[in-house]
Amino acid sequence: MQKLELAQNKLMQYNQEEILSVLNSLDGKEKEELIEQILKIDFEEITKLYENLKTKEQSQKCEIQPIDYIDKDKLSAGEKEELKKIGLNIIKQNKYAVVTMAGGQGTRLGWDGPKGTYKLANGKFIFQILAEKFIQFKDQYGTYPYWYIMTSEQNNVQTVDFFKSNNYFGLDKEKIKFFKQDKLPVLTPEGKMVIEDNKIKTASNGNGAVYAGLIKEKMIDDMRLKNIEWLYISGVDNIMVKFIDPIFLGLTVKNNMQIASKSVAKAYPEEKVGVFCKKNGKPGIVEYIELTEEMRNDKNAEGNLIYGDANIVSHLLNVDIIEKITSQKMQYHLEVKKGLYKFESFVFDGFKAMDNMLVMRVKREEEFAPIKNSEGVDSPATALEIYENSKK
Ligand code: UD2
Repeated sequence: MQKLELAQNKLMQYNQEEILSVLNSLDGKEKEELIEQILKIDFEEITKLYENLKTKEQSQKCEIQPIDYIDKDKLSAGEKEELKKIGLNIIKQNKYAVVTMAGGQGTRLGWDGPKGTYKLANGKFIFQILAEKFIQFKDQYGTYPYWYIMTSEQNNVQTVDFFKSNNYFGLDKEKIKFFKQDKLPVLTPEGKMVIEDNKIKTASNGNGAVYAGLIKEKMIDDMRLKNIEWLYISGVDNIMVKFIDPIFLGLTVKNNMQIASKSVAKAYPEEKVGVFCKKNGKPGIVEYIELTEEMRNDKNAEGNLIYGDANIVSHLLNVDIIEKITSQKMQYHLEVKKGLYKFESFVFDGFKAMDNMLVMRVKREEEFAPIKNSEGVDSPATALEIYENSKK
């Protein structure tokens, strides 16, 4: 059967009439490209995600409990020294890599390029500040980890070109690898796909795509070849991220954990951060958009928030469990953006693949200065202030 007929049948089967009429109105290259795109889209998956919304299957109630954490600040100097040795030993053997998730759209920042290309008032780009952390580690220890950067369909070319034109900020370009995450069509509230520039409009499918992306783009194969055992997966938008952290690695290894994550004490109940917890007995995070009023404000006898450990998107995973995570279905969360339905998976939903995880609470002023909004909280100005203060 002709590709055109296959594409037309798919559109009819999934009631995407508007796309069908556009397809039939096109010719030449534009028609070919739309046919190719239609044949690549998993209509079954996106339709199921939409149908699930109706059955509310996704938000099936789960039992939520607090999860323990280790406060880094309470470790003795001797303990820190011992843990640092364990971690440094692994990092210096190049068995450790950094994965930066940079496929988000950064809409709230109002910057139309990739977020890492945003230049702060001190004249430095976000990617430049991250790159300098590798240089600092190299100056101290003579080596530095591989850097894997996840981009999206929309920002991949711009991101790769940005590193090239900035000469990789002095890093060895062989030690930086880019890989693209997957994407999904956006839908109208009625479940219809949207045409934009004669293509079906798609969007990044959430940072939970990092697992499948690492596998599909052969990054895990690359890591196996390099004997990399540990991945520090973090976001692009936290300029205080400490993604080369021997003490954290040492603590994780010493506690025989395969997943660990860093938290900071939540600043106030309404803070827009996910909070660590156990869901049906498994480690996880409840995202801020899904926190109930009760969970947000629940306090213990001492008056501290019961769910007071905020997620700072700093996750340490043993490579062995990436496949284990992808062997389980990723949960999708609905986000309504500009009146359209966007389906996103969250990186921390993968944690339920393990029975337990280590949460290490760190100091906010040392490791968390997110850049989310153009002004106000979590803005370039607030992040830069924390960053400059840390240098004093
Ligand atoms: C993230 C955390 C949230 C909270 C907050 C703290 C997730 C899902 N949520 O919220 O719990 O603690 O940060 O700052 O992690 N990204 C991609 N691809 C995508 C979507 C996002 O790479 O498709 C990256 C994005 O570039 C950023 C990170 O994931 O580096 C988190 O961004 P976000 O906008 O998804 O999550 P946010 O900031 O609302």
